[in-house]
Order: sequence, then structure tokens, then C-alpha cells
Amino acid sequence: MTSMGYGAAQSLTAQLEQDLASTIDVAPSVSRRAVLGGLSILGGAALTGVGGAQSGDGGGGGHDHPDHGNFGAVGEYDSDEFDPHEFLTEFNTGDNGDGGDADPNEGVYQENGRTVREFTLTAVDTEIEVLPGVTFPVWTYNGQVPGPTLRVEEGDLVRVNFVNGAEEHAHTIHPHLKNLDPDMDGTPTNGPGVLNPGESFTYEWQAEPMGTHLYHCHTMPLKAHVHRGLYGALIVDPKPERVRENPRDYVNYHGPMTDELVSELVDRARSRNMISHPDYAPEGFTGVNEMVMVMNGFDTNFDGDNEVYAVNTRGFCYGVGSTDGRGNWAAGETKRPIQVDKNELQRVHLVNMIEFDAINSFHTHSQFFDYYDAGTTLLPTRSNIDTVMQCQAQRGVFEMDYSDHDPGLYMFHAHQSEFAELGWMSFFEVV
Ligand SMILES: [Cu+2]
Repeated sequence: MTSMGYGAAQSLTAQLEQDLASTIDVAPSVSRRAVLGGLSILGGAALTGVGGAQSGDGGGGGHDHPDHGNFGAVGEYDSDEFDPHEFLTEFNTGDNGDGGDADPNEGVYQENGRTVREFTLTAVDTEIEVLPGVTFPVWTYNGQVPGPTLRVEEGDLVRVNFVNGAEEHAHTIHPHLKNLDPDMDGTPTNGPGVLNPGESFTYEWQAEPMGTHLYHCHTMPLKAHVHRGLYGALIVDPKPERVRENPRDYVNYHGPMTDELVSELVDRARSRNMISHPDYAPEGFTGVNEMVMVMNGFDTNFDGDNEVYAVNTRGFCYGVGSTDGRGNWAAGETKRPIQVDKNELQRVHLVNMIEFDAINSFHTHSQFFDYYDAGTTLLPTRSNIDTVMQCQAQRGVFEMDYSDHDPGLYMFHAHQSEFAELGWMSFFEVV
């Protein structure tokens, strides 16, 4: 039973990728490598249950397509510079530009009685593989799309050293926060305006309100700067003490504020606050698994329409390859489902940064979730839903409980069917 399900899921991922790869239109500036020719072979093999993309002569197409071996496994991503699987759970709580490698809190210090979290974001032009064999020229913060997920606590001062290291374009950083100083808004009309290549500026933002937010470049033409990759998630954790003092600020609720409710809200704030309470576990769960998913897309022929859709940049990156259902996948496998422990609460920070399409959406199979619009309340704004819709810059938190589900693969995807077939199709693997 289980193995057939895994085979079907693998075949579906392979078939969709093959369909997209065989029809994708790319501009001369977008690199499309010969490896795409091998996808039909992988797809055919997977559909007949042969599988084994890693085996033999490098994908089964070696005789007719000797170049395949140069690009890694057929149907797999070649570059590992940006890994959507790592990005899912990487949070930067303050650093001085080394990505937090040495000490994740080296950029955290006290100043005038408040906590400062300092970050360095550098605009860099680079390339990123958005489909196996298709490399798109991106404009990035710190060389990755999405940019680093910044995570701070309510009330902190967020100090961002922005360096424009791009080759030719001016950029800014505009935060979706409640800022009191217009000079820090990161728009062409305010403060330093746009920053030309070689220029830098230090933005200072108030970490208000709590929630799942975002930052992006606000240089004209906006759609180009956003679509090319200059955006990232910005999470503000609630401060439990503040919730206890002013509980009504954290709920869309006008009934009596009982001690029980206040206590529940404080517990919920603790659960949402990874900075102060990294090991906090709500009753009934061994823990919370937090993930960041940024829905995005890429216009590979620059016609003002997306050809590839994704969550966290790479089409089908959370699809199914050759997992055995116990979290084991083939060496070098770059497409694989997101493994979730059924005993943990799954919390997703979902941000829509799609350009050129009015809306995007997130749909779970065999699962319903509670949704907190913008993450700015501690009680759900929508309960027990399996699909949520977001326009660009809309975001939210949702929580899922898989404790009563059988182990196996559960699909999730955009419920714009077209987006799903063009890359935004994924699976959770419940173990
Ligand atoms: Cu820009």
C-alpha cells in the first residue's frame, strides 16, 4: 500500500516537472541547460515504476545525451547554494553579516534600555536555479531568494545595515512594520531614498506589531525589483509579559477578559516566541516545528507572466523523489517532501510575494488548519480551513496537528491549479 503511494507521488512530481520542462519558454538571459532533455526519460522511468534516477550511466539517457553527467542527477537541482529545505527552518535573530555562523546572537545587544538586533543585508546580483536546468538571473539580499528570514521580539530595535553591492541597480529595503520615523520607510521619497550601487545606509525599525511580516525593495519599477527576488520574511515574536499587561491588543475579541483567557493568551504568546522560549511545548505536544514558506514565481521569458511557480523559489522542491517513507532519500536528491513529526505541532509562516498574478493560495490535503491573518492576533482569525488565499504581501501563520493522521504523504499546493502544475506542488511526509 504505502510503497505504491510513494511511487505514484514520485511519478506525479516527475510528470509535472517533465511537462513544465518541455514547454518552458526562456529569454536569452536565462540559462537553460541541456539537462532538461533528460527529464522525459526520468518521467517515463518513474511512471513505469523503474525509477533509479541516480543509477547507471547518470540517468538512463547517457548514451543519447552524454552531457547529462556534467549537471548532476537528471531531474535534480545542480546547485546547492540555496537549499529550500534549509531555508524552511532558518531564522536569523541578529548577526553582523556572517549569517550568524559564529554566534547566532552576536548582533544582539542592549542600548538605552532596549534590545537591539542588528543585521547586515547586502544587495547582490547572482543566479539561482528555479527548475532543474533553468538558471534565472536574480537580484537578492545576501545572495539568496528569499532573503534571510529575520526574527526579532516585539519592542526590539531592528538595526539593518544595508549595503548595495549590486552591479547596476539602485535598491532599498522597505519593511512591513509599524514605523514611527518616515526616514526609515525605505522608499524613493523618504530618508536616503534609493541607494545606488556602492552606497549604504543603516535602517532602524521598531519591532511592532507582533506577527509574520516581510521586507522588500521599493525601487521603481517595483514589479521588476520584487519579481527579481528582493524580498524576505520578517517575524516579530510576541512578548508574553506585554500580552499579560494588555491582552486586548492581541485579540479581535470584545467579550469578557477572564483570567483563564489571559492565561491562555500568555501561553499562546510563549508558544509563538521562539526567541525567549525555544523549547516551549504546548500541552499535548512534544514541540512546535516552525517553517517559513514564501510563495513566489519567475518570469523566465520576461513577458510579464510567470513560467515557474514555487514555494521558496525552486519548483517542485518539496515534491517526491525516491524517499522510502521513513525520511531517507537518495544521496544528492534535491527534491523531497517536508518531513513532519506527527507528535509536533506544525506552524507555518506563510508569505505571498508572487508578482504578475493577483492572488496566490495554500491548500492542504486531508488536513485543516487554524489561520492567524498577518500573525497579529493570538486567537485564530479563521478556524478549521484547508485553503487560504493571499494577495501580494499578505501573510499569515497557520498551525496543523497531524497527531491523528496515518504516516505517509499528504499533498499541499496552490489551489490555482495552473500554479500547482507549474511548480507549486508539494508534499508533507508524516512520520
Ligand atoms: Cu531593488
